[in-house]
Amino acid sequence: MAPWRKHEFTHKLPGEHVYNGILFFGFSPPDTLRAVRDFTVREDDVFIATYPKAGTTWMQEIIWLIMHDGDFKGASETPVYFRSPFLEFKDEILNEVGLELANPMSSPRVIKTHLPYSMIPRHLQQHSCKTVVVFRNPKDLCVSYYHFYKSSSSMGNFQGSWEEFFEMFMTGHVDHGSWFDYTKSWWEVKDNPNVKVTFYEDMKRDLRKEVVELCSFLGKPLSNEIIDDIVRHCGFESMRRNPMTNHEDVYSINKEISPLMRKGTVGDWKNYFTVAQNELADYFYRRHLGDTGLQFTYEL
Ligand code: PPS
Repeated sequence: MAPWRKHEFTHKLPGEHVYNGILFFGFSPPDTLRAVRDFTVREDDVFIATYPKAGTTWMQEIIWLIMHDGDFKGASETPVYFRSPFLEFKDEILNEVGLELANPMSSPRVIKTHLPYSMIPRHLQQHSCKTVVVFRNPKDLCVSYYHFYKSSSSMGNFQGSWEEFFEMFMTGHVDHGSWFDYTKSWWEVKDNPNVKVTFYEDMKRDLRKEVVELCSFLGKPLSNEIIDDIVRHCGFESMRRNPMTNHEDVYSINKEISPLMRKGTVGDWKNYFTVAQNELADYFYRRHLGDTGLQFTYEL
């Protein structure tokens, strides 16, 4: 065990397994991860690539609305996780099986994945459909993931301390593996014209600007009025109150412990990180991503 670590990791994710050297929860089983590689993409698909807790649901709602010309009625009738399938997810209780939802879905599909670049569908790596990557600074993301680990039975309702979770996150001992490896894998393809890298913090700073840029990247010119409506609809408070986006009916999330729409801010990490943890996080960042030129915003 590395000298800085104080905890043996005892927490087990339900059905956890290691695939391609990456830890996964049981809701991304090996057969699904294999099948994802053979998934056939369509020219007009849009993929949303995120590490968990980076602002995935936020981007799903925005892109679904852009691709469906601001169909707010449609968005009010079906939860976002059924409109925008999570490719490598398989939950028979919720009847949310990403591949089964995506395959028969009419175009344009908006598909979510938390997989690193090397594990996405082979066809997507060769195809010219669009992928929007959302990055979020790892400190806020780690805090968000900690709360999700505690509130979600799919994560095994983590009972350990913040300190232990911090160590798990830094070492990549969490569902979908190392944030550092994940981030590197997608940053390496940032110059592909079909990939657009966006940042949670930029969305917080100026959501309208981001929506306008997304419309242009996705080739969907929308009226100023629809863009304004999307920006309003996708504000944090609006999405928190909206049962179609806040995962209210998802059995695995205990909202009393923490709802999916928890805080939605930049800088919450300061309420959790000790000075030593902050220094360690910066050290890990320099070690893993220091030579990439990729920089994050940690406060607004
Ligand atoms: S998941 O389960 O991996 O798909 O989770 P994900 O959607 O990626 O991340 C959840 C965090 O995103 C925040 N969120 C938002 N922030 C600002 N504005 C809007 N509209 C918004 N929608 C979701 C959500 O609150 C979670 O972050 P934390 O920091 O926990 O609040």
